[in-house]
Amino acid sequence: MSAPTFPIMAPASPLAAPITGLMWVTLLLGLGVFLLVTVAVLYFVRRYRHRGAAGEPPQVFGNAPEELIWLGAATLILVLLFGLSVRVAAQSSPPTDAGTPEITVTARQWFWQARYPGGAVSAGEIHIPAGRRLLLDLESGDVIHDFWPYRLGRKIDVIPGQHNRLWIQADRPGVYQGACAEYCGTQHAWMRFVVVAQTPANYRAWLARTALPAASPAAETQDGARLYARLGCPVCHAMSQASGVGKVGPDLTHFGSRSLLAGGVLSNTPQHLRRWLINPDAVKPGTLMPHYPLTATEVASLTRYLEALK
Ligand code: HEC
Ligand SMILES: [Cu+2]
Repeated sequence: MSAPTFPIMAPASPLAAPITGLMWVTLLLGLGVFLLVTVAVLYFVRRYRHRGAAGEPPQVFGNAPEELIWLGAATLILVLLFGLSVRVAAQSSPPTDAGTPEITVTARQWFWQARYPGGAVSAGEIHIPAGRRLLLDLESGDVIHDFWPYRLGRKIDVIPGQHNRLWIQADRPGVYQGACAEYCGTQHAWMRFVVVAQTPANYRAWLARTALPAASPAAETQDGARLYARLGCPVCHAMSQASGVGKVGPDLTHFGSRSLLAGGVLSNTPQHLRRWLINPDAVKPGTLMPHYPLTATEVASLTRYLEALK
C-alpha cells in the first residue's frame, strides 16, 4: 500500500474532493492577502522611512473611502468563503433523509469497530464496496471521538448517546488511511483505521465470509482456545467461537485476517501479537487491555490460536 504523503491533498472520493478544493481556495486567498500586506509593509517602510527631518510628521485621521474599501474587501472574502463552505458542506454531508445506514461504526478507547448487514464485524478495518456512496452510522462506547477517513469523506464527531451519520465513498478499490481526529485520551494518536474499498463482488464475498464464525480450533490451537477462556479474555472480547460478548475490546472472531493491531500501533503479525500479549501497556501505554503475567508457552499458544482465526 503506498499512501500519499499528504492524504488530505489527494482526495479519492467525490465527497472529499470539494473539501480539498476549498482548502486550496482558502490557502491561496490567504497567501494573496499575506503577499499584498508584506509588499505594502516593505514599500511603506522604505517610502516613509525617517530621513532626518525634525518634528512629528503630519497626522492623518480617518479616510472614509479607504476604510470602506478595506472593510468591503475583507467582507467580500469572508462572504465568498462562507458561501463556498456551505456548498462544500452540502456536497459532502448526507441530508437527514439519506436513508438507512448500512454500516455501524463504533469508537472506543482506542480502536474502531464496524458492524455490517448479515452480522459481519471488523475492527481496525472498515470494508466498503468501491464506487458507491454508503451511509455510516457512528456511535461511541465511551468518550467523544471523531471519525476521519481523510481521502474518502469529511470528518464527524462520534458522541456517546448520539448517532451521527456520514457518507463515505471510494472511487476505486484500495486501502485508505483514517484516524480519530478528536483528542480522546492518552492513546488518541494510535486510534487509526484503514478503509478497505473492494470491488462489489469482492465486498459481497468478504461480507459472507466474515459473517461466518471462524473455523473451530484445530488440534494445534486447542491449548490456546482453552487458555483464552480460562484467562477471561471473553469478558472484554466478543468472538463467535468462544463464549462471551465483551465489548470493551475489539471483536476477535476473524482476528487472523485483519491487518492492524490495537488501533494501528502495530501491524498484525505473530511477532507483534506476541509483543502485545506479553505486555500491552509497553506497546500502547495507558491501553485498557490488562497486562497478564503469561509464560512464553502461554503467549505462543494464544498467538497460534488467535492468528489462526481467519
Ligand atoms: C479488561 C478488558 C480486556 C481483557 C480482559 C482482555 N483484553 Fe484484549 N483488548 C482490550 C482492549 C481495550 C483492546 C484494544 C486496545 C487498544 O487498541 O488500545 C484489546 C486488544 C486486544 C487485541 C488486539 C485486537 C485488535 O484487533 O487490534 C488482542 C489480540 C487481544 N486484546 C487479546 C486478548 C487476550 C488473548 C486476552 C486474554 C488473555 C485479552 N485480550 C483480555 C481489552 C481487554
Ligand atoms: Cu478517539
